[in-house]
Amino acid sequence: APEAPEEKFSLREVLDTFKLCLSGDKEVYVEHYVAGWRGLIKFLNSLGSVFGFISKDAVNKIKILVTHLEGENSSEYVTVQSMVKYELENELVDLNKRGNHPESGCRTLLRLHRALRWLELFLERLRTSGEDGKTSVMCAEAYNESLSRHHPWVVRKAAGMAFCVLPGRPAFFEVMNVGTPEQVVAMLGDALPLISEVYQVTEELYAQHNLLDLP
Ligand code: 1PZ
Repeated sequence: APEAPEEKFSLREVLDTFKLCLSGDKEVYVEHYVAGWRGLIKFLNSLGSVFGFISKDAVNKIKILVTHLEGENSSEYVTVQSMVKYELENELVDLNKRGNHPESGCRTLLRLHRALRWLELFLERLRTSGEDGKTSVMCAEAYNESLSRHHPWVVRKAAGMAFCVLPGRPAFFEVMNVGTPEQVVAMLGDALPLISEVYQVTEELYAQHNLLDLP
């Protein structure tokens, strides 16, 4: 029998996931954060295998967080706030140099948190770009303003090469599968404040606890 046609994937649903991340009192749910990243990675994979080295690292990070989410202390990992409190109180984080806790929730989520800033900057450029905007340039600029400072030279080099093969703006919008360019721009306008808020809340929490430079 023919398989049921698979639901076509839309970036709208992915970005909507970030809506679910914040609780009423501004706590960030790890489960929805991870779900958001899963969707982004699916999208990244649909852009081609050159991005494999990026999605592989992100998938690893997600796996680590899922292990915490489903582990015996899962109740401590419901929100980023509870995770930070639990891991710090129980000395489960390597604070100054790499040590016994290379897979702490705190350091793992920090890597995705930094990438979320890249995403915010990139999507904002995409949203405000003109028809002939170059996605590779938008992507590189966003990267240079955020994530790149946390990456060694080789990674920056590889990332730069990957950006060059990003599809142009029309094809990129097409893959997002949101609708007309106007609809894409409107959707980005709705989604960006949410992503930005999730980023800000996490950033402030990490800053309060001096966790922004975890090794
Ligand atoms: C649409 C184009 C996608 C461009 C994505 C831009 C980000 C480039 C990031 C390149 C990272 C590649 C390899 C891994 C690096 C790791 O060393 C670091 C630090 O982790 P550590 O070594 O300390 O454990 N990992 C990261 O910085 C996490 C990067 C996650 C990137 C996810 C991008 C998802 C893109 C979604 C696209 C819509």
